[in-house]
Amino acid sequence: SAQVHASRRRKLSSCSSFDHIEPATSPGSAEARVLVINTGGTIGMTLYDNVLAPKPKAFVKGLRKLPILHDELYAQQTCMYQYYGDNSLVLPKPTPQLGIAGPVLSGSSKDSKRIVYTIMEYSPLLDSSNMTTDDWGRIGKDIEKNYESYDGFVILHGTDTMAYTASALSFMCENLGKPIILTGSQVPIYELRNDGRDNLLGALLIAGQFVIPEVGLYFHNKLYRGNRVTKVDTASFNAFASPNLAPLASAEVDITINWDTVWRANTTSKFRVSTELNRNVGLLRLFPGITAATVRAFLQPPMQGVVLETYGSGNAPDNRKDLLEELKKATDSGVIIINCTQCLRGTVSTSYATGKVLIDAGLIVGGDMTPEAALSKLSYVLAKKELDLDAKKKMMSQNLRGEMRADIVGAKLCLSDSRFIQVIAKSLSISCKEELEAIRDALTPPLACAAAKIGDVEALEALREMGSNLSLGDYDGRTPLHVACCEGHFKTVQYLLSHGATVYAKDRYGATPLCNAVHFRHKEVVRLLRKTGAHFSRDQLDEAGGELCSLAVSGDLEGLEIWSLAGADLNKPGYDGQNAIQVAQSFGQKEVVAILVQLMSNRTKTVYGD
Ligand code: ASN
Repeated sequence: SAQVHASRRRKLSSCSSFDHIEPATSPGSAEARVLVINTGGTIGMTLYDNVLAPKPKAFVKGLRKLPILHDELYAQQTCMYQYYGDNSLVLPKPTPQLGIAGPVLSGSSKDSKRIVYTIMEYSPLLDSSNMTTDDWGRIGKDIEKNYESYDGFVILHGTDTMAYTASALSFMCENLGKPIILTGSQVPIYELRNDGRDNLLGALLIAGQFVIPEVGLYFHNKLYRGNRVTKVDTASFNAFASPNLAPLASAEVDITINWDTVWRANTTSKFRVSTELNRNVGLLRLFPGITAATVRAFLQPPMQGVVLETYGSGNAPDNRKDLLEELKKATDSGVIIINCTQCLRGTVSTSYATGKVLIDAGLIVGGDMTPEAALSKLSYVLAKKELDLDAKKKMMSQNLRGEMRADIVGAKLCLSDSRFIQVIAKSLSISCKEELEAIRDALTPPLACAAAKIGDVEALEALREMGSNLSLGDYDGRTPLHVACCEGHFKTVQYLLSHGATVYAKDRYGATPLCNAVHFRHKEVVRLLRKTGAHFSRDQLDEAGGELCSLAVSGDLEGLEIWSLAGADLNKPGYDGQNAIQVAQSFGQKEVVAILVQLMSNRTKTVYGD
């Protein structure tokens, strides 16, 4: 694999003989990798006896024949199959003039990368009506297993229950730092007129080019937050709606990302997938005349969590003592009941007497959550064995992944409160909100990078309060986190990570904050980044062999230690096939040999936990 890799690198960087291949500094910066998990759904179905059903093992072959979804020439010339496997495909290169709108943000780039994607096909392929919580778990586990090898994930899924899977995955994926995008289609991709090609292409482009650390759902030119959608149309290409939240992105002439809406895990914890889900949950829709016996039967053990779909802004009959008593009995015995509205849009409030009776019966206000989101959240929260009932109830009323509108605690400092921006706006004779915001967005990256350079957390906080996004990169895609990592400002790094900065940001040279911290040898920062889930890419890991050997030759113990801390494989051979230990031995660097042996045994201990 090292040889294939080296020859692939040469092909990618010395493109003089293939004039259609873009000059690349390294495969790492010229390509993005996306894992596509094909679970089934109409997108890959064909007609059998006049009904649609999934067609196994046909998808990759089908895509290879579609020039908008695969560039065979590029694949051949760059030895792509040898390196990434037979199920890999690569998108053609887009025309550079048709760039991507909006400010350059971490991980996004106008230098349109090639998107190499690998298809993992499930067996059996499922119509999404057959999906269960076990299938959600399988998807989650596969993402977790492959998390470090890809820049983003696309899940192909039937539309019927896609909103449930998207909601469930949004909760199961804890501390998510990379995009996971569900998509599918209303008409199979093999048909002449179909929506599958556009949906797959849009999902791949977004997953490969933008660090949107959310579980999203891409359909009909829009990326939605996964736990905000619901299927609203059986036959339109515009099958989904997100009634209470504007789309995260729209793909029109340009792909425009609504960065202010993007939800971020403000954490220094690593990504993990929680596959424990409680199945004793249910949805109950109120209707005029519903009997107490129906409600009682529904709330019987083993039921532990129910989403009650109520009228309007969360109302139920306040003259039906029998019904209310059944609800109260259930909540008293520990069943968690969430009040969600039957309306497509809007939120549950407590403005009517008919709503207050439900609070008295022990129901939890579900705000503007969709029933799909509320149900999967219940299933996720109820499975948390370490929490008691009160903690679970509290968690249900908190906003965990952007699934409900957060309470606005203390209004944010308004843009117009900022003296600095005001002065600039005045001198440019600007007054409207959009223009002010454009100036703020243009000024934020250099200001935030300057604050990060000197470790000024207060200045960063002031910028954030102005509504600035601290993940924005400068003209070279360098984010404040890159800069703080170069300088080794531990507290600043911690602050940025807790306020939405992503460890997966790449500058235009492909460098991540981890690369910077390693280069400038800030051990504690490297430790913190690793704890948060930062990792070298596969290409960087392959290249580390050479670096380790030269550190070994020069007896650079500190350098070796920091590379090991950053996750480099100390056994990786350099360009002549020898690894760092062998090189150190032949150069008589005894101390280096000793430290390498020690580092490797430490690593084994942490991996196997002895
Ligand atoms: N029945 C299909 C499914 O959900 C519908 C679709 O994908 N359009 O798998």
